Amino acid sequence: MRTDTGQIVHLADYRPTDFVLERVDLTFELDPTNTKIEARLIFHRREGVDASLPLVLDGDELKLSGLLFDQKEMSASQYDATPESLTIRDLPAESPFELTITTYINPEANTQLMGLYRTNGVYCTQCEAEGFRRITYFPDRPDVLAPYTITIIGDKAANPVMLSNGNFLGGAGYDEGRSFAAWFDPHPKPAYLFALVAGDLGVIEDTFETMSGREVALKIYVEHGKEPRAAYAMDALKRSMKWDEEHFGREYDLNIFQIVAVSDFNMGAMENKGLNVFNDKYVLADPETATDQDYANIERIIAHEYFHNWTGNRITCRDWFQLCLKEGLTVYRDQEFSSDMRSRPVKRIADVRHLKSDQFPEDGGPLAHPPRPDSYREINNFYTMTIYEKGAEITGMIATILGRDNFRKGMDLYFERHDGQAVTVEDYVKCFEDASGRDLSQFFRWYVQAGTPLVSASGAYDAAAGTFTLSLEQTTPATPGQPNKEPLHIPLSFALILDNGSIAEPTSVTGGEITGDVLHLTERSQSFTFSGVSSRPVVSLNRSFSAPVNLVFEQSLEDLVHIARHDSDLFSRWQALTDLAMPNLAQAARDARDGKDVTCDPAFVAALLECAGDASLEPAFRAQALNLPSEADIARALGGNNDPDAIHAGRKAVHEAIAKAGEEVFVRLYNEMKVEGAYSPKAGDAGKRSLRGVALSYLMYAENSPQRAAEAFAAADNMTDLAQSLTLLAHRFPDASEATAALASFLTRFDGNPLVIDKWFSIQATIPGVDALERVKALMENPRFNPGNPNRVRSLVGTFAFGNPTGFNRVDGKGYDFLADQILAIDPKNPQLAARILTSMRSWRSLEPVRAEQARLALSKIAKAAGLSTDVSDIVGRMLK
Ligand code: 0A1
Ligand code: ZN
Repeated sequence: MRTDTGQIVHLADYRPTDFVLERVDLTFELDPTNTKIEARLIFHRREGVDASLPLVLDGDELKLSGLLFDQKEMSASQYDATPESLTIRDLPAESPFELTITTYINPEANTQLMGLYRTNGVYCTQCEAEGFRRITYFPDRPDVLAPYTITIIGDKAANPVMLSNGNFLGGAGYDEGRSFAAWFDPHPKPAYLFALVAGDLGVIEDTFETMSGREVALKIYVEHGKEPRAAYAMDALKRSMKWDEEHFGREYDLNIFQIVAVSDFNMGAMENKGLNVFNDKYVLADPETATDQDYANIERIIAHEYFHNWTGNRITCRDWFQLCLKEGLTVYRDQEFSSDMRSRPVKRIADVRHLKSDQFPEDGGPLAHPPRPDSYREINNFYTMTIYEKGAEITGMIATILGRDNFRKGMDLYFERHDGQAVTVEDYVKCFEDASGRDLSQFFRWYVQAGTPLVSASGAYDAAAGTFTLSLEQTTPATPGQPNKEPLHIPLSFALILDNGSIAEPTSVTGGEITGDVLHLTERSQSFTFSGVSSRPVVSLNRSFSAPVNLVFEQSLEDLVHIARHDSDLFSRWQALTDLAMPNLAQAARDARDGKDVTCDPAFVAALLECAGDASLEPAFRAQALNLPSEADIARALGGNNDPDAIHAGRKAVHEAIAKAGEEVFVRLYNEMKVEGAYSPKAGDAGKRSLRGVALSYLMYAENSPQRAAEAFAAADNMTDLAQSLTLLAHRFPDASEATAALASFLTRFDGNPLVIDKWFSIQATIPGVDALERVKALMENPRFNPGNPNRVRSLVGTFAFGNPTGFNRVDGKGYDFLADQILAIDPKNPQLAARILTSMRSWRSLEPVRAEQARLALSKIAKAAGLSTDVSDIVGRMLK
């Protein structure tokens, strides 16, 4: 494990390498505890580089076993090897030379899951961001691109499957007990995209014919016996390949595309060239074991990794500061794909909810950083919501500002201009400027300024003049290291809705630029005046969430109800309902804290129930509307001094009020939304199931009994209904015999399927209330819990810390204390996992003082521990700053 050195990497220090890598030739002799790697690397000194400069290669916990220069042994005086680097002197001024580096590593002992490791007897690699240096000494940075030839030699019986990037060259029996396989990847790539997988795996196969008529072999490898559960992933892959051709003109570029599902993986999946490695959670699905949400995630992540082939692999990042160049863009692309496969407005609502609940708190807390940071201590800690989700929003805003055609032209230019290169965010944005002729220099600030902008709006109608004035003001709060912010170019999609629901078409506008239905806010404050407006309009602003900002717009109840009823933008209808809900939820939290009765505005309840019962609206949309803002959302809206118990109690009371008023509607929905026939993961049926599930949750408030959920549990014929009813039972009536019986029967039925048992862990880890901690501790003793497996740890410890506000934020601080102990226990084995789970405490300063102090103590305990990894030390240090 890399322990903290306190070293900071700065973007300003970037310079190209002194040596150019021409070719990479790797031979792996696999052994579970002693794998030999022979790396033959051909370099030449970059033109103009001082001939006295040595070549410095990166390593991480490596030991050099052999070093040849042009096939001849090097003398010890010519190099220095440490576990972290290999420095070689006396190299030629101009001519290319070959280095042969031999290292031995122990995959079995690799618990960090970075570099080459073993998972359930399978060899597997993870090299992004800096894992390749754990395999061999190498210039391990994304701007060093080369073609790779890979030879894998291994025990024949144990490794019938031996895979790497690129096209298969050949392979066969090698000697009696061993076999070999050789792969060649002609596309120059950085080391973070290298992959090797070997072991005994099952496979499903298919083919795809590309737009130019080439046939590509598609293979998905899974553990034996799980093949049928990979069928949906295969289907999603083929749809992704087709979609990228149709929407971005991108064709696949090798003869073969392979996916491997493994059970130990730190993240969701990895886009290694031609050989994507997946957390099996995002590959395996069947109706009995996967929920609608699991299916949607599989579709999205399969697409995401596939889309990286062009946005990330063919065009990669110059350095890790540019991470959002590939991640933000690829998330934008997978969101577009899912919108096309499913319902666009519902997908947008879900994405915005995710952004607000996970990225906004990051941007508003101690871990805030710009989408393109200018320094880091540990790059692993920058695979964040800001890089991914805010990064995607930024590309979305470029599309909004440029319009569809110019956006596509800019993307085409990007692919044409930068194919095969490692580039910067500046290079990317320049393509859009060049393709559209639009100046994006002010817009660029989105990449370098952290924090969620606040936009305040107010409107004034002048009946006599027939004008409407919309006044806007923007500020971006200070964030760590950035006290002052410049105004941003904020594209706000808008509509002026008239009494009859139609959209006003003003004759002219002054005060700023408007293109189509997009208003360009570029100053700190700006007033737009519209002429030819015949009656007072209701403003629908930031439609479809065209910009990731916090909008403060004091709109009357009537205006919000008008938007909720009439806006042609479904996203805005949902937003209006949320804006109606939030003051009720916030007031309810205050009332609960003060021991007062909670009341709920009848106009809000009526608007919500009207939406719920509106059969012209798709069920998935209605389910989103009925799913009230989460406890974390309410905490954010309250802004500080938060008491999670009061927020929980207030939200529960609001639910009860809605449930009582709408019991009839919910009974009707519960009956009408029942899906008949065989299970299909398609969006239509999934939407019905989700609306039925929300109706059930309200009915449980109205009826105050576990009965209906117990019946739903007994009747469920798919995992979505099963997990939904089990969650409701366990969360609402944890002590009822119906809940205990259902939890027990679920366990018996799915014992032996760890991914389903993860659901069983998560459901129990999120049961609200003070008992949760003891429950989680007891579950950690369960033999099905494996502290070495990231999915298990996330489903129990992670879900508790991230998803159980009342249980985790116990006023006695025991939840934080428990987390501190867990972090310290996980860190030595898997620092990445520890650091990520620790970010669950990022909003600790917005808690009320007693809890905040307890949280601070727990964080200090972590900070003071000896031998922390760079990962954890970096996060805890920033959180306490
Ligand atoms: N590039 C992957 C995410 C990823 C990042 C780091 C990893 O290991 C530390 C693994 C995967 C993606 O965006 O899907
Ligand atoms: Zn990605």
